[in-house]
Amino acid sequence: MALFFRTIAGVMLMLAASLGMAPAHAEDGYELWLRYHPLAAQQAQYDRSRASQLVADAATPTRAAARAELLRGLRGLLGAAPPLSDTVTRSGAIIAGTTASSPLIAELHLDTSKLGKEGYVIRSVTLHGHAAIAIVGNDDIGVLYGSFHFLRLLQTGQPLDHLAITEVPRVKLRVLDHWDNLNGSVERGYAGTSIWDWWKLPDWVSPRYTDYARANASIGINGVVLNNVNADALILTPAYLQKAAALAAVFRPYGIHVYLSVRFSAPIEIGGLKTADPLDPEVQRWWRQKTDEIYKLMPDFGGFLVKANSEGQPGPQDYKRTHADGANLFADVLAPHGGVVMWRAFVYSQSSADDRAKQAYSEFKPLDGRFHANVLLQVKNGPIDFQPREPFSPLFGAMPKTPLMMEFQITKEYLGFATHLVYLGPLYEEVLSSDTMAQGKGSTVATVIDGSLDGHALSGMAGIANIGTDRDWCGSDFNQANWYVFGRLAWNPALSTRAIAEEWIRMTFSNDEAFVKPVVDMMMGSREAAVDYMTPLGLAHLMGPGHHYGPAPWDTSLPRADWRPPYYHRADHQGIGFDRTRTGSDAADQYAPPIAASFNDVKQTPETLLLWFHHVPWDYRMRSGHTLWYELVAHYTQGVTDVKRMRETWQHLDGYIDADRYRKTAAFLSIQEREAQWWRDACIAYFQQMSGLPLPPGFAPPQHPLSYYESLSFHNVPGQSSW
Ligand code: GCV
Repeated sequence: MALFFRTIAGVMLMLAASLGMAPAHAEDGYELWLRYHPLAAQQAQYDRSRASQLVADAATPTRAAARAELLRGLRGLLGAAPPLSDTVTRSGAIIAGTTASSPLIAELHLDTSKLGKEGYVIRSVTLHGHAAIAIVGNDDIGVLYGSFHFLRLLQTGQPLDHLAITEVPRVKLRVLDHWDNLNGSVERGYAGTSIWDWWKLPDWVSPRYTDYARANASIGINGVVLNNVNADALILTPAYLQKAAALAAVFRPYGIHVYLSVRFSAPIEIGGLKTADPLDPEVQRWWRQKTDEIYKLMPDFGGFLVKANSEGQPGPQDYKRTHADGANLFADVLAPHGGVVMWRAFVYSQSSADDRAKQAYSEFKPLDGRFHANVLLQVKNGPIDFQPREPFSPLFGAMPKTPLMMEFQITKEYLGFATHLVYLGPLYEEVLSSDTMAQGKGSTVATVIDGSLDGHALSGMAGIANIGTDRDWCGSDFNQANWYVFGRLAWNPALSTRAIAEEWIRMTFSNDEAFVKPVVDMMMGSREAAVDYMTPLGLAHLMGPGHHYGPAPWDTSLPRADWRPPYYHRADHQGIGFDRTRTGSDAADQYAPPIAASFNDVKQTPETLLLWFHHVPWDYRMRSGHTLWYELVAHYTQGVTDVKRMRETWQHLDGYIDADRYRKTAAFLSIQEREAQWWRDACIAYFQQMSGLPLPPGFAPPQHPLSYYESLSFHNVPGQSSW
C-alpha cells in the first residue's frame, strides 16, 4: 500500500513538473500560511485573468501594508504582480480601498454602513465597462483584512466570479497573550525563546516583528499582550515601556494594539509606595500617572491584563479588597484613554478546602454587576486548567452583567508540548458550541463571549500564544494551525473548524486533494486521540508535577493537594472519578438548572465527562454494555491506535510536500506514538494497581511494570513556570 501511494506521489510530482509547477522544495515553515508559492498552471491562468491590474494606494501605513501584501501575494501565486494603476483600464482589475480614499470605490455606492471599523466587502463589480473585484472597508484596517481574505481565496483555489463577501468580526478584542518573561524564557512555551528581544529593543527592531504582525492581521488578531501574566513589575519602567512602544509602532499599521500584563504590587516594587491597596489614593495616583505615561508613548495602547491573587501573585485580597475593587482601580485610570482591563478569573486558593473546579465561580459570580464598564473578565474555557477535555466553565452564562472574555490555550502545555500533532479546533469548537442554557436553549458559550446573549458591546477572546524564536514560529508546522484556528474563530466563533483546517492545509502545504483530505481527517481526529491516550472519560490533571510532561497519576510530590493527580482521579480499590454531584463537591449545581440536572445524574452525564462529575465503581456498566474498567483500557488503547494511524497516514503522503517539513512531521509523529504508548501503559499499570482487576481479554499489558514508569524523571523540561 505504502509503495502504491509513493508511486502515485512520484507520478504526480513528474506531472507537476511537466505542467510548469514549481517542484516541492525544502522549506522551514517560516512563511506560515502566507506562503504564496506558485499556483498550479491552470488555476494561475484563471486567477491572472481576474487579477490583471491593481488599483490600490499606499497613502497611509495600513493601506500601504494592504497594497504591499496584495503585490507580494499575487507575485508569488501568479508568477508576476499585476501592474499598478490609478484607474481601471482593463477587465480583471483589483481595486482596494475605502469610499473616502478612492473615487473609484465611491462610484460603486456600496453599502458599507454595517461594516464597522474592521469589516469589509469583497465584491465582483463592473467599473467603466470592465469586470473588476472591489475590496472595500470603511476604514483602512478593513481594507487590509479584506486583502488577506482575497489572497486566501486564491491560495485555496476558490472561484473569483460573482463574489459577494461581507465580513464583520463578531468578537471585538481578538488577542494573543504571550507568557513571555523579560529574561527571554516563555512560560509553557515549546518553540524556543521569546521573540521579543528585550535586550536589543528599542534600537534594533527585528524584521520578524513585521512578519508576526502580518500573520496576525491575516487572521484578524487585533491585540497582543507582550508579557507573562506572572508579571514582572519592571515591564512598567520607562526603559521597558520604550521597548514596548517600538513594538507597538511596528504593529500599528496592522491594526494590532499592545497590552501589558501588570503586577498588582508594582506601586511598591517600582513606585516606592508602602502599599498597593486599590483604595489608597496614593496607589490610585501612581497608577494614573503610570497609565498616562504609557499612553504618551503608545496612544493606541489597549490596556492591562491582570492575574491577581492566583498561584502566589499579589492582588486586592492582600488588602481585604475584592477582585472588583482591584479591576476597577485599573478601569478608572484606563477609561479616559479608551483602554480596557482584562481581569483573569483563574483563581483557586491555597487555603480553601473547596473543590478547585468550583472556586472561580464562587469567587466571581457574586461580583457580577460590580465591575466598571471597561472591565472584561477573562475566563479559561474550563473550570480547572486547559486540560485535554473539561466541561465549559460554569461562569459562562452566570454573569450576565459582566462581559466575559474567553481564554483558550494555544500552546500545548497539557497536550503534548510542541511535538504531538493535536489540532485544537475541535476542542475550541466543542467549548464554543456548548449550550449554557443560561437563557434557554441556544445560549451557547459563543453567544456569551461575543456579547450577543447579554447585549454587551465589549467582547473578547484571548489565546495563550505558542510562538517563539523557532524558525517555524510554533515548534512544529502543525502547531501553526492552532494559532490560525484561534484567530479565525475569534473573528467568527461559529466557523467550522473542519473548514478552517482545510483552508489552513491548502495555504500551508498543498491544494492537492489527495493530500488535503487525509490530512484534514488526521487533524480532526487528533484531539480525541490525545484525550484517549492521556485523560479519557473525563479524567484530568494526570501529568507530571511542575513541568507537566508525561503521565504521573501516582504523583504526590507537590505541596498542594490540588496540584496532585490523585486529587483529581480519586481512584481506589472500589472505583474512580471525582464526585462533583450533590453527594460530592456539588460543582454540578454551578451550571444552569437543566445542565446541572444532567451533570448530577450519572446516566445523563455524557460519558466523555463521566469521571469529571462522578465517582463510579470499576464494574459500572457503560452504555456499550462493557464495564468502566474495560472502557478505560479500551480508550487508552484506542488513543495509541489512532496515533499509529496518523503516523501511517503521513507515511503515505511522502512526496506531496517539501522534504524538510515532511520529515520533521514524520519524526514528531514517531515521538507522539512512543509517548502515547507511554501514557497508555503508565496509566493502565497504575489504575490496574488501584482496581486490582485483570486486564480485559485482548488488550496488551503495559510494556513495563508500574515501578518503571514511576521511576522516570526529567530534567530541563522546556516551558517550566517561573514562579
Ligand atoms: C502563567 C497554569 C500553568 C501556569 C500558568 C497558569 C495561569 O497553572 O501551569 O504556568 O501561569 O496556569 O494560567 O496563570
